Amino acid sequence: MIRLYGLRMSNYYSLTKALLIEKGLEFEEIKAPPAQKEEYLQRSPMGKMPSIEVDGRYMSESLAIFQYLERLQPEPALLPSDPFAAGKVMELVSHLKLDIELVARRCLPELLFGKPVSDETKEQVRADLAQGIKAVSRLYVCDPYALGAEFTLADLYSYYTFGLAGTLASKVAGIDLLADQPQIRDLIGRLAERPSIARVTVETAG
Ligand SMILES: N[C@@H](CCC(=O)N[C@@H](CS)C(=O)NCC(=O)O)C(=O)O
Repeated sequence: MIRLYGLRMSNYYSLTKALLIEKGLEFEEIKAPPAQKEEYLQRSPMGKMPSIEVDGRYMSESLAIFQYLERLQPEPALLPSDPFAAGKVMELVSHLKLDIELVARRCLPELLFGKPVSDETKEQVRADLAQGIKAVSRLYVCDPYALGAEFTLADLYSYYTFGLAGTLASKVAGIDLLADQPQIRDLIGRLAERPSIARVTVETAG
C-alpha cells in the first residue's frame, strides 16, 4: 500500500493523488503539513508536500513520483508510447512547472500569509507570466486533451498548474492568466470533469 503524505489543499498533492487514482493504485492519505523537522525531511528533503512512502521507503517531488508510478503500473499509460511524443509531454510539463507555476508562486506569500509582495515583484511576475503563457500556448493542441488524442501527464500538470497560478495571477498580480487562451481555458473546464480530478476536488472540499 502506498502512503501519500501532505495536505489536500496543495496542488502538487492533489496532482499526485489524481495520478494514483488514474493508475488504479490503492493508497492511503496521511495528513502531514510541510515542516523542517528531521522526521519530515526524511520523507521530503525540502520539507515540501507531497511525498510518498512505499514499504518504509520515501520519495518526494511529483515528477519523480510520477516516474515511479508509471513504471510500477504501466497501464493506463500517462506517456505516449512514441518516444518523441513522450518527450513533448515532458517538455510541456517542464514549461508549466518552471515558467508558469514557479513564477506565479512568487506571489504566494501575499495570498497565503498576507505578506505583501512588492510592486516590482508583481510587475516582474506579470512580465514573466506573459512570456510563459506565450511559450506554453505554442505547445498545446487541446483537441481534446493537452497534447492531442491521449490523456497524458501534461493534462494533470495543466489542470493543477493553472488552478493555483490562475488564482495567484488574478488575486495578487491582478491579471487574467488565460484571458487570451480560450483553448486552454476550455481544456481546464473539460479536465475538471474527469473522474480522477473531480474526485480529488470533492474530497478536498469535503
Ligand atoms: N517541485 C515540487 C513542489 C512541491 C511544492 O511546492 N509543494 C508545496 C505545496 S504545493 C509545499 O510543500 N510548500 C511548503 C513549503 O515550501 O514549505 C513537486 O513537484 O512536488
